[in-house]
Amino acid sequence: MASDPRNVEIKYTKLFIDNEFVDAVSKKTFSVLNPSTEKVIVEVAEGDKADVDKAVAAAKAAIARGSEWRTMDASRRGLLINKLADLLENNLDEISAIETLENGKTFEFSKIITSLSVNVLRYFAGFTDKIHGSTIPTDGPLLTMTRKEPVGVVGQIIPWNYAIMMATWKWGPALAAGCTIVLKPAEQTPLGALYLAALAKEAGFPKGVINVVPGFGSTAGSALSWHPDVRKIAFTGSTQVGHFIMESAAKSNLKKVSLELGGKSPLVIFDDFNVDEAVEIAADAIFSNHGQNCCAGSRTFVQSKIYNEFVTKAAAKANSIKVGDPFCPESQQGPQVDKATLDKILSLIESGKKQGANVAAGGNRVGDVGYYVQPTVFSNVTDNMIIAKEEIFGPVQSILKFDTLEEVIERANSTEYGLAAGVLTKNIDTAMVFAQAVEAGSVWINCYDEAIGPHTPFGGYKQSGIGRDLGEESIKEYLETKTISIKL
Ligand code: TAP
Repeated sequence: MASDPRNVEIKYTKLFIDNEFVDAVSKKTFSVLNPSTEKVIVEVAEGDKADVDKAVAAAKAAIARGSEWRTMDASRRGLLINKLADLLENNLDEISAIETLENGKTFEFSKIITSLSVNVLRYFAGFTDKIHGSTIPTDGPLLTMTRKEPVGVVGQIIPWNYAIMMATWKWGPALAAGCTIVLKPAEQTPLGALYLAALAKEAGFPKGVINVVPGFGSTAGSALSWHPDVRKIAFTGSTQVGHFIMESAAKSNLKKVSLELGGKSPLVIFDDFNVDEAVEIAADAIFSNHGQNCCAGSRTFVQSKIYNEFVTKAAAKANSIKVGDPFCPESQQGPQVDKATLDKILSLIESGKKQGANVAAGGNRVGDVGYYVQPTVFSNVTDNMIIAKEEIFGPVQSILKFDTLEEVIERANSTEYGLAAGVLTKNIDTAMVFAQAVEAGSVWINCYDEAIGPHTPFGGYKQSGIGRDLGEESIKEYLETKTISIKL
């Protein structure tokens, strides 16, 4: 890699279909921008319906009866996934530089996330030869067994906030189950996924097993979710698009659907918890990855007795966060991903000001080049304000006041989202009552956003999603169960 990671060479800019990098059928391209400089990094081939059709056909042939992938020993599938993990690890700096270039997260954070992605692939590699059915005692002189089989061609549509990690979250279980894949990365961040595709070819995956079609959601994404030969769609993104995915699955071929969607997650801080420690945990919960986390702790509920002290310290903490060039080692927060996201965050900040919340820190754009936002803290936030209800997906902390456990459980749950929640208290009874009552797929006690690893199922209640990524549960999303009975 170039000595300055900013100058990382971009080698892969075409669609990856059937183990080849190819132009789009239309020959169209689109620009990928650097959110830090607002300059074009490179032009990338723009996939559309015709390209999705080609990719799905390749993926279908790759899983056909008698194909190399279909007949491959399960343990060998595991070796291939492990090889991909090794290659990702060997190229960690280069792929992390690409993630920072196109997404804007700090280079140091990109490296952490990429190494977590290596772990994800290794976890699923270990599963390939441990997927099996059972024998079932049935009435009559019968022997009954179940067999686990891959669902077939899967379409995977992912967002930009963790481009590499989202790809590995989706590829790991799909490949472990023996499915073949057509991935549509987000339009802002196709480069990391294309690099990963090149590594998959080098690892030795047969042609057609993994295909990557960059393009836009309304064209390439939609073509994938409507495709009659795609048997499952795995989607991560906004709740709004999640509704479109369900609709297209229902109206096309009843393909299976798993959805990881948005959130407005509560972090509840009781007055028996050390305030300084709580401020640190709450800041990480919301400001990590510039607030572009689906499970961000974006509603900070603080008990009355410590509310004022907490707000003062939370504001000081936000003011201390260094915002700047994501390649600079001192930077703790880079730019938001694009102009539309920047504008949406700034307009939500304005709505907070207009509705009477108090700006305790930040509240503005930083500079006029690059999509930088000041880490922002609002106090005196009430449940009916837009900033307390809508997902901001930016570095904006909303601090709300509460008095009792029963009250905060009800308020935490009064949202259509249900992705994650956290509670900070020294009272185990309080913590467990909250953890059991809160409607959320992940709950952290005395920490936040920790232990999201390959082993732990991750996903949402209510309109935060359907199904789970990660853990053994995620593999089930890619399997059919066949029941075979033998008359004895
Ligand atoms: P979306 O706008 O939903 O985009 C996600 C992906 O869907 C992109 O690849 C997008 O393509 C594609 N897409 C857009 N419209 C589509 C359509 N009509 N049919 C098929 N695909 C379509 O979300 P985003 O703004 O990129 O990401 C932020 C959202 O994702 C937040 O709400 C966040 O909470 C959520 N998120 C959730 C999780 C989990 S695990 N629950 C994780 C990360 C993010 P384009 O690239 O062209 O837009």
